[in-house]
Amino acid sequence: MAFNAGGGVVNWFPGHMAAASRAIRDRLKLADLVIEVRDSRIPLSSANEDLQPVLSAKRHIIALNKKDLANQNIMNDCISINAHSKSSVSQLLGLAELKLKEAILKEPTLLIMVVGVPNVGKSALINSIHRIATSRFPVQDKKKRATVGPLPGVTQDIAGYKDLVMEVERSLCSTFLDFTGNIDEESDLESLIDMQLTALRKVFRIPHKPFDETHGPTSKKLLTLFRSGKLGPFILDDLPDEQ
Ligand SMILES: Nc1nc2c(ncn2[C@@H]2O[C@H](COP(=O)(O)OP(=O)(O)OP(=O)(O)O)[C@@H](O)[C@H]2O)c(=O)[nH]1
Ligand SMILES: [Mg+2]
Repeated sequence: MAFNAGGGVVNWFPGHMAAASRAIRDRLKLADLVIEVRDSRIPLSSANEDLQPVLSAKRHIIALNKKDLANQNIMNDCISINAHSKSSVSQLLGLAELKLKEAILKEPTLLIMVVGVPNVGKSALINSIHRIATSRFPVQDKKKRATVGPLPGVTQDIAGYKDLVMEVERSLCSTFLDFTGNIDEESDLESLIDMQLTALRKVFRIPHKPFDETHGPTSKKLLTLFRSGKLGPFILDDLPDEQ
């Protein structure tokens, strides 16, 4: 999460992701089907914008992952999944097989590529696909596993998180109730965010260093709770009522 003190659009798409997008674009040519994994809680913001033109020209599936953490989704043309659930991933594979039905008649070995921005659950999905494939076609050799997890050092950070989450929710609500500005005004919104991060700094017990005006450590803690799904089910993107 980044806050842009000067206003305007926040660019959260870092350079290494642009480089990865270039590498993916090259490999996409070889893929028979692409599964774009997104986070159900941010189904629009977690799209890899850079790849959309290439993806829409290919046979592809949009998988809204972490459906257990989101309210019911009303996005069309997407499948909602939980990468940790065998039945959910099997459904996704069923859809993939359906999409590849004609191609598979011509070529029995097909390539499926899984893409997505960081932390959407690609590795968890790939591991589940491996598990399903191994149970269908047992193999002797040990399969490699993709590392799954939120940021390093995060798990120990959020020990005892239930009380913490309640405190976070309480302070976000109370600062919002105290807020008298107009949420559509950028400067008012910035001061609300500032109020909320100041309140959260106390909740997270982050010492206030003199002359330190940055909310970095506080936003990092909040983002950690979001990434790990501890903040409960919700959707952040402003979705249209009907699609
Ligand atoms: N609740 C829930 N958590 C999930 C789900 N899928 C993945 N996660 C969690 O989300 C976090 C990120 O999952 P990863 O599989 O490592 O995500 P990734 O897309 O491979 O992340 P990068 O490798 O950093 O790009 C982990 O803590 C997972 O356990 C899901 O369907 N539901
Ligand atoms: Mg990964």
